Amino acid sequence: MNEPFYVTTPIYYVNDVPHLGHAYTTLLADVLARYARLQGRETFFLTGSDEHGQKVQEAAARRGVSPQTHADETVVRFKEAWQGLHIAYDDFIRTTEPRHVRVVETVLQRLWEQGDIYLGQYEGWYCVPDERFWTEKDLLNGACPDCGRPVERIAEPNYFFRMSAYQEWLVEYIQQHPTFIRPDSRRNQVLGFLRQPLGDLCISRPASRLSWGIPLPFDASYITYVWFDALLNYITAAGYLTDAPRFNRLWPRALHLVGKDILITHAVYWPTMLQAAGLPQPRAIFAHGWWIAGGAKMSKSLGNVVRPLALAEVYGVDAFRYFLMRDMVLGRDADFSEENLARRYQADLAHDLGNLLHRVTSMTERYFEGRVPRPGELEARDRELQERTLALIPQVFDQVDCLALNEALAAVMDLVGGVNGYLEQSAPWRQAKAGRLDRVATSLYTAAEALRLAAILLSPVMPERMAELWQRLGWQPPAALQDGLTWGLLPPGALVTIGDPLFPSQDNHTLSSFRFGQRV
Ligand code: ME8
Repeated sequence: MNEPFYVTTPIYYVNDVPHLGHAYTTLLADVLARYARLQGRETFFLTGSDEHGQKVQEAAARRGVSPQTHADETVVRFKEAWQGLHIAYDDFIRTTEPRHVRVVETVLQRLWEQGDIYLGQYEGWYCVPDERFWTEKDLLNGACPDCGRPVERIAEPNYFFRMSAYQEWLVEYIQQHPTFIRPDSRRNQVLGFLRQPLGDLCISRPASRLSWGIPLPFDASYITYVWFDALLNYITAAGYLTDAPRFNRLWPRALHLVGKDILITHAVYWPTMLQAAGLPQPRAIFAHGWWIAGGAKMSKSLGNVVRPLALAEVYGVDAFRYFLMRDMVLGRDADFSEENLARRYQADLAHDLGNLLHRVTSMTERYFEGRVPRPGELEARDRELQERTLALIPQVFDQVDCLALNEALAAVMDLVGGVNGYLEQSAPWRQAKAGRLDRVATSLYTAAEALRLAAILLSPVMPERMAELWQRLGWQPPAALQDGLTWGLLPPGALVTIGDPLFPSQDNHTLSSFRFGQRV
């Protein structure tokens, strides 16, 4: 369990404005990284930006600035969005950084020298917005099968990576490593794709047409194809060429989170590139589904994007994070609706969790002058709650490990509901009337401990609100949060705070002014 944890997101096209889809993958990585840290594992969370290629070159030209200046200016949008969503990445890689350019050049040179790259004739279709080459049979109604936009016919000499030479190896590797591509539906999709002969991969563009990119080290009149460049970011940041011990430790543990739109590039191009370069494979590639809005995949060109920061402003960053993690069954598509977000907010956060905290702190105020009471002897009902809470800890980590985050969160919220039920049954108010203050103390302490531990399990998703919750309960978390995962750490005598609701009720809240179809 204490193996290092290395998680990556796709590096997003720097030109785009971050929307809910980008935010989702990045939040997922953030949450997984926080769970790994909570287990005391060495954790490395990487995100970044994909900055080369025709789209950036064209956008810069339209603005009359250099592509580098354009990228420098637009990358800020991603960094700001991640900061606003409390995303704590360990590294943000930009493909224009010298550390990355050096890795791309080194790998290209190696493949060239060993004969895995050759000069051939490229003839086919190219989708400029997606920066993807397509064969005739890939096209859908004559357009890009991915985004539906028109493709350009291209015929020119170009360099190719001998990807076909690795097809057999790849099929065998996927068969022997059942968790390499996840979930199973995506694994089957890739195996299906590999039943057709795999062509070689065109990895260059003539510099005369595309100058914004990394020149091939063995022929500067060509620029590296943006996908070949971009995929290598994952090894650059792990320390390939700069820190061998770290690279050897982290790289084989890598988990790539991607959307299903870029499954083939990650599950076919990338493993064959690594194999050719004599490098180990990452641990797993996980392709999640799409957030759909108004019946279609959210994307800027369709104009149905959801602005994550606008929603976070209305509901609070943590509630927004909770909703996204709670409502997508990993691997499937999820329909985004603000009504669902509002409903979850009200039921799970304002009602169950917020009310529980309020009950515990206000009864502590009423019966013990606001100080955490010392518990007495535990009775069967108290012990049951204690045992249930402690059993949940390994269960949640297992569920997170299987990327079943929605189930993990459902289980913690179930416990929160259980603590509410426990208070109903223990009825400290009745015990107080009967003068049994020792029982009141035990019930309140037991409920508070269960809530404190539930909050630790929720803290990777809602770091800020859960820190506030502990403070209200009178608990100061230790420097290493995992040390807080045992029973009985609430110090009797500590002062609780009632304060404003942790999640203010949104009962009268009219849905925020955000609308689908609004362009950002
Ligand atoms: O493809 N639902 O970058 P990109 C869920 N630069 N996730 C979504 C989504 C949606 N509606 N829309 C986007 C690229 N995403 C390349 C990657 S990696 C070496 C190079 C997320 O800016 C999802 O993770 O188009 C998807 O795979 C990614 O954004 C695509 O980001």
